[in-house]
Amino acid sequence: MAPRRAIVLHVGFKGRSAGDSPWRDAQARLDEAVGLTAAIGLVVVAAQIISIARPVPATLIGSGKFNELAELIRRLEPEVVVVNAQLSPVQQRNLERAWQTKVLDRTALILEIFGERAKTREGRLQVELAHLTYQRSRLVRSWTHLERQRGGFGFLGGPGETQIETDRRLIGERLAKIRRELESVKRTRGLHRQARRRVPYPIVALVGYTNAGKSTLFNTLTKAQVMAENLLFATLDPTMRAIRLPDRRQVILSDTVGFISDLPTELVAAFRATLEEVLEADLIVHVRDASHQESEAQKGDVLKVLSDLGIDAGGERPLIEALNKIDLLEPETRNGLLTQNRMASNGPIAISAITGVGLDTLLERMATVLGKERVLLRLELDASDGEGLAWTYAHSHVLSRNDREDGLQLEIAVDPLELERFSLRFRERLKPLSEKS
Ligand SMILES: Nc1nc2c(ncn2[C@@H]2O[C@H](COP(=O)(O)OP(=O)(O)OP(=O)(O)O)[C@@H](O)[C@H]2O)c(=O)[nH]1
Ligand SMILES: [Mg+2]
Repeated sequence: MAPRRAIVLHVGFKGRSAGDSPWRDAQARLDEAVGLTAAIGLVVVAAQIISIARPVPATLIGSGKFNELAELIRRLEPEVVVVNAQLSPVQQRNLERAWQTKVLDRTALILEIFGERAKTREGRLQVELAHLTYQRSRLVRSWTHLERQRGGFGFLGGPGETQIETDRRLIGERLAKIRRELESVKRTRGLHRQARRRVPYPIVALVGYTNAGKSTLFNTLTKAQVMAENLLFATLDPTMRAIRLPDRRQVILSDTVGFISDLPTELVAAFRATLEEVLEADLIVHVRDASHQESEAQKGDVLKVLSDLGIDAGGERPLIEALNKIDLLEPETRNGLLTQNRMASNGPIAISAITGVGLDTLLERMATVLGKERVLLRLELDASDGEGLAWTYAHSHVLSRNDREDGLQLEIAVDPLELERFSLRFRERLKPLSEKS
């Protein structure tokens, strides 16, 4: 299938941007929209900033600019025009008609991305819920009175209002069904977590603003270590891979969906659900684009989302900050940062996921941070397994012991380096201490 072409428009309001350079701010937003568009496999053939003084109710954009764009669209014939703004259903319909092309506003674009990225069942349901709610609002309000009298035309094609009512009802039923499924998924979520935790390796989650380079870093780190055991994770979930740290410790690296500013409220729940795996991470690596002019603002956005998720990043939950893309910085700045890598034992680590510089320091820091933590586990042994019991005493710190008729229950603290041996030896008998057996 030929790649689909897209034109991306960022609509900004004149004189309303924050900061002393509103144009640069708009440029950053346009760049972001271009990146998001490319992320769903569209080829961006043109990108423009449209400055408007005030929104026009019917089309958002004033007629002069509107006609100019119509000309551009006729010439380039894109399949999709992305308008980086919130469009009312009427505006979207009018633009689609006038330009004879599909129009996605910012909400619809982000929905598309979430749809592709949601991995957990809960995540997928949340995204579908948001999608249908969005679709339903379009369905109802975009149908103007006049069109209804004429019998209507456009997407629905059916006999006027009756068709809309039917579609509304179908969507309503589907929404109710999804809500019920969500309820049941949430009830069983605890069980899923327990199952995933049966692999008792620490989980390291890469989080960060969209386009910061998480997936590139994920690929560089995992490609350097091709191991047979990776296959298991690759088939279960392409964004989770086992890697080894310099101290031979095995961890599971998890790539996650990027954060986006100004998330439309109807998408917030869907977004959080796609970040579910971060809740379980033992270590969070915050990947930042150090070359981005809004790097600090992005950092603020990311930390806010983490705290909204109830994660005490950098406090209770260990956090490493990775300053990525330093290959794009001035040599002087870059060298300064790299010197800090060598000198400081905490603080941010400068890296380039593309050139690979700094990655050794990053991996070492991961090992140090995780090494501080002992893993608490619950172990069940048969009363007759004296050998297992002796081995456990030799290789861990036994916190408590409960001799029962049906066997022994131990609570133990294990050095992360010993985890692999423990899990190979005891498998299902071993559980994280935080969970009920
Ligand atoms: N120059 C340079 N470019 C990089 C580096 N790391 C990533 N990139 C580029 O940045 C862009 C985004 O990288 P991704 O890895 O897709 O970013 P991401 O954080 O996974 O983005 P989302 O999945 O959208 O949240 C790509 O074009 C990468 O090639 C780096 O260290 N240096
Ligand atoms: Mg990515």
